[in-house]
This record gives sequence, structure tokens and C-alpha cells, in this order.
Amino acid sequence: MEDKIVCYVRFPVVILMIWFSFLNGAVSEVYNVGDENGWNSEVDYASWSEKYNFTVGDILEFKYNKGQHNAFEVTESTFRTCETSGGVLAKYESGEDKVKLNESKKYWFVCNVTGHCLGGMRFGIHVKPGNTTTDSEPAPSANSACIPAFDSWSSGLPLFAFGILLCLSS
Ligand SMILES: [Cu+2]
Repeated sequence: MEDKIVCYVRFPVVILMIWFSFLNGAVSEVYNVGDENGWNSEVDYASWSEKYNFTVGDILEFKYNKGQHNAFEVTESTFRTCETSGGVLAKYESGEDKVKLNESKKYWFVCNVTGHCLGGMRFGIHVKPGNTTTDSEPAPSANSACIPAFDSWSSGLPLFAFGILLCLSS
């Protein structure tokens, strides 16, 4: 009898642990460009960009005072020359720009305020394919963890069986 009770307690925990390991692989990361310094003239972005491994589905967030900077996604040659008369792929100017990295490729970013790109406000990153799912579903908080697990019973069926086996064998 006591064994049974232990089993009932342990079973959901096992399921949740397995579930979380799945979710963690699929969740996208948000990177604040320049970390706590944000997007401005005093940061070495070449070093910053080498600190992380970016994968498809991740998000870059450029934080700066609107009007003082901007963030242009450019081609590699434009990145090298800082000459933005051509090679501009996207422009972000809100001061709180979220750029989703949808493709596995090299991304190049510069600030297009005069002198800033040449002054160091530029970097390139290589975005890797990452996991098969690129869902941007937010990670469930610990409190709501049960809900997605129960919503997904159909795909969780093998886990369910596994849990029962675990219970039976203990
Ligand atoms: Cu700037």
C-alpha cells in the first residue's frame, strides 16, 4: 500500500522532468545585445558576439535611446565597409528592437548613425540550425508546468507508459 502512494507521487515528477528536458531544447533565447550595456558606442561588439552560440529561433534585442542609434541588418560587404548606400536588409529604429533569427546563416548588424559603425557599433553572428522545432512557445513557469503536460497527452503517451513501467518495477 505504501509503495503505491510513493508511486503516485513519483510518477508525475518523472514525467515532468522528462517533459522539461524536451521543452528546454525547443525554447528560444533572447539575447540583449551588449548585455547590460545595451547598444551604444562604448561596447566591443566583436567580443560580445563571440560569447554566445546563436541558434535559429533565438531573438536579438537592441536596447538604446531612440534617435541616438539604430540597428541595420546588412550584407557582409556593407558590414565591412560601413557604407550603407546599399546592402541594407532590414532597418530597426524603435530603441527596443527585437530581431528574430529565423534562418541559419550569418547575420551582420551595424548602427547607421554617422561614424558609429566605423567606431565599433557593428558585429556579425553565425546562427546555427539548432533544434528541429523553432516554436517560440514561451517556457511554462513552474506553476503552470502541469498544464502543457496534460494538454499533450497524445504525444506524451509513450512517457505515460514509461512512467507506469517505472512504477510497476519499483
Ligand atoms: Cu550608434
